Amino acid sequence: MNIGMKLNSLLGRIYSFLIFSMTMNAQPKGYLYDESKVIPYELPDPLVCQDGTKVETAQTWIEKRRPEILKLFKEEVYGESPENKIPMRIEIVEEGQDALGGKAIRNQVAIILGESNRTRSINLLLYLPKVSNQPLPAFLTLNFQGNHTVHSDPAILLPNTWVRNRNGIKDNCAREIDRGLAASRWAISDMINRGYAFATVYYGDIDPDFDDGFQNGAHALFSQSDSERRKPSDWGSIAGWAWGLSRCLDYLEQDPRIDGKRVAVMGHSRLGKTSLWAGAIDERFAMVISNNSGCGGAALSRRRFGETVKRINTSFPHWFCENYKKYNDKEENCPVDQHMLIALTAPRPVYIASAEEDRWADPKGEFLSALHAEPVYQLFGKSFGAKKRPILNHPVHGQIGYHVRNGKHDVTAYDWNQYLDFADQHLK
Ligand code: GTR
Repeated sequence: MNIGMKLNSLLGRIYSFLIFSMTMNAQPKGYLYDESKVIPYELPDPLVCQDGTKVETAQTWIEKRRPEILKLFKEEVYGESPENKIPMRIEIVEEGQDALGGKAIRNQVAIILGESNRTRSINLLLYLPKVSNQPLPAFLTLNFQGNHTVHSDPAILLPNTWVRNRNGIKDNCAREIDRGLAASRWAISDMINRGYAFATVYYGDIDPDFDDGFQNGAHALFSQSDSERRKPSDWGSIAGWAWGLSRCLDYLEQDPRIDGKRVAVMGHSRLGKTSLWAGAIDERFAMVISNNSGCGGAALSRRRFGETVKRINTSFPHWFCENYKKYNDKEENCPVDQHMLIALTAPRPVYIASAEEDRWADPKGEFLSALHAEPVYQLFGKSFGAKKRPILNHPVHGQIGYHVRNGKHDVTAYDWNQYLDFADQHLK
């Protein structure tokens, strides 16, 4: 490596560290955090079709309004994912019969997508409780830093792609020292004890989380010739990760130990945005859980509280489709807002979780989205159960679940206790 290249790589590392530390936990300055300053806004009505028809039955919702809203989200927000199937091959890479102190079976499965010189391997880590002969309900999740960070289990394989290390710096290889780093975010033992399988994939296996012009990852499996430019409604990275979750579900459906009809998709933060989108485009997901997903996830964009559309499109130009940038500082022009994303899960159970100190993600806006999605659930005779914002640490578990816990932007044991109770209610 010459000096220029070394300098470039060093600057790249410093830049990614700065972006990471500025955005992971912080409440950046210069944004709105004062509820009294929220400018009144009007939300698009999920129950009024584009031609003015009022949706009064579940059937009209399913046949007319839902497809309309889904199309708008595809064209204007997350982008359209390819619908053509690509070849998929499964390799069981590793199996442990006595994992987690003997109470679980561990599998590491490579889901190999694509063909010839265009392939991608998604490495799924799976723990199954030993207790049952019946197909199990499961939680499917994406993780931020590699499967080896979700538990200290020494048998978990390290990813062989880029990762973010414990300082948030983008690194070309995963490191042993980071094993178990994010274990506090994953209540794996509790899931196993309560009879759920746990499946996780490192999101970088599916698609990189940096602006690479969509040259690597999921998009590259489909890309056309170089001369064909991307369209403004083509899929961004969130849609890429969501597409990968569907491929994981393809695998889980084939695994006789799992009940493919009882798989909950869960994600935190940008991966909470992803789980909501995955649940919207793939109705096979039986339950959707969004943990602190904020802007572009559960939070209403029109409130402009904390992170805004312009800010997210600037910091992360690759997350959404190009069209979404039209709504930078013009949220009111967008034909959808995020309550309609939650409504796309109806009538399936959906859980929205907020953290009190995570003002960047607008906890109140996350709650309001759930509330304004409820009329769609009511078409199916289902309800939320909250009329106003519940107080701290008082979860509401209707067909829509919600809580705001004390503390920061994170996933905690408290969050998982709620998700497990909610899953017991709906998936058992
Ligand atoms: C932040 C971003 C949020 C949230 C978060 C995360 O930087 O502004 O939208 O997604 O990252 O994923 O941790």
